[in-house]
Amino acid sequence: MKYKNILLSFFTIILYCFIICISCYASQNTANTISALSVKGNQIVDENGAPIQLKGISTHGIAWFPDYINEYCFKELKQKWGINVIRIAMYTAESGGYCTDGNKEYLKNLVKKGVDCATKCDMYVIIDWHILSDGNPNTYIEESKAFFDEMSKKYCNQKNIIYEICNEPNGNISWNDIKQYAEQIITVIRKNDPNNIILVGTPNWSQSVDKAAENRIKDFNNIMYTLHFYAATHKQELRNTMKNALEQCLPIFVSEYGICDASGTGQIDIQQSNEWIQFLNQNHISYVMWNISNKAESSAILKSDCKKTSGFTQNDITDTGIWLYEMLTNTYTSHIPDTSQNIQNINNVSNDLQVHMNMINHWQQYTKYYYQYDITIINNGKNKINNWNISIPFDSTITLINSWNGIFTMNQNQINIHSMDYNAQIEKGQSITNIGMIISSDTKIYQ
Ligand code: IDC
Repeated sequence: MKYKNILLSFFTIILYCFIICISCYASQNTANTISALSVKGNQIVDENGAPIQLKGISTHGIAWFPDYINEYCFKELKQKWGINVIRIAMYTAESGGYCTDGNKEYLKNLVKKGVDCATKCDMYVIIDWHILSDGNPNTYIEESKAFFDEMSKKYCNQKNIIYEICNEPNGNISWNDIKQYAEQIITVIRKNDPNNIILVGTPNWSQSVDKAAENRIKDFNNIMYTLHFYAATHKQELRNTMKNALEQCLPIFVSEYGICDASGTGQIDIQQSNEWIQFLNQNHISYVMWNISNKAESSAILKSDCKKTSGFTQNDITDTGIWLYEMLTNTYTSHIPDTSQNIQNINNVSNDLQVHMNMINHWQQYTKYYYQYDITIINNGKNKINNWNISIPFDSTITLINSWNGIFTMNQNQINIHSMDYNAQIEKGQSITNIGMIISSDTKIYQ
């Protein structure tokens, strides 16, 4: 009898373990929204064959602006700006370039960090071999083979990877030269990774998609050709070239564009930019904007005095950034209330406490706007923190609708949050997550 009971308990435990394993597995799978991509006709489709459009942003050269590769930044761009792809641009030849004087291991680790952050955020990620001053991709073909061999071995089991094998061929180089290069690199990648999409640059700084349409790469699946535009320079004529190529069923991916001129700075052209986006949307073409950095140039989405690498507010963003934000979130408006003080204030509560606040949802009901925030508090200090208190000022009049995992009080337009008993203590290096609130406002709030 005793043995029977022991045996019964043993089997019950085994059964519980089994159920727990199954539910962990199921929850892991449902959390992930990444679907394997493939190319059908001139379109990208998901696992169910439904057309899918990727919209995103490119880093600047990672050798120069490595700090934007962080999970908070990517998460914010995804949740607040609505992007689903990030491009990691690794220059091959400029100063600090991978094939010139750059530190290869350091740069590769940055690429890997970028892929990891994007993966954690459930985003697609483009690994960009950013040729530019080295106009002919064959110049560093051996380095490229070794690089893509390593990357495709490492990431062959991930569905969110896209390989871009030559950013912008330019100068005295024909499509045939590019094609020969591409076929060799694609062979290397396909040995390891049979499916993920590969983007191939086209002549004349990735504009001559017509040349690729005349003589496309055969024998491989899931290959796309890139077209790049800068709206203040490239207008209807380039759209016509693209339209013709699409009509010939060439799969095109706009892996880089700007709303300024081709130098990456100067005037921005909103009207042309809107025409481009309308054209791309009509054709379900994916597009990735150049660039997330605070470099003093008009293609950058952050102002040069913005030193943050996440937690951006209205005041941190350039005109290009505002256009991008409004275009992606479909909130074209001439004025977004300025809440620039907010994040700074909450970040400065104590030098040891870092606060990340992300708007993870927003909606409108009648004349009111609703915003849901997710807050994380990190103890960056040397000592344990025994309780915490943060305050978040808003520029407009807001109403607190709901809140959790903190004691929330309102003082005019400021929300104060005090720790609960169960989350008051933060060990050094640790963080408290899942603090949240929903507020409403009569005006739109950027933050
Ligand atoms: C530009 C950067 C600039 C940098 C330069 C390097 O914006 O800060 O000094 O590269 O030479 C491209 C390229 C992209 C360029 C961008 C703007 O792919 O690397 O970035 N551009 O000139 N093609 C068309 C424009």
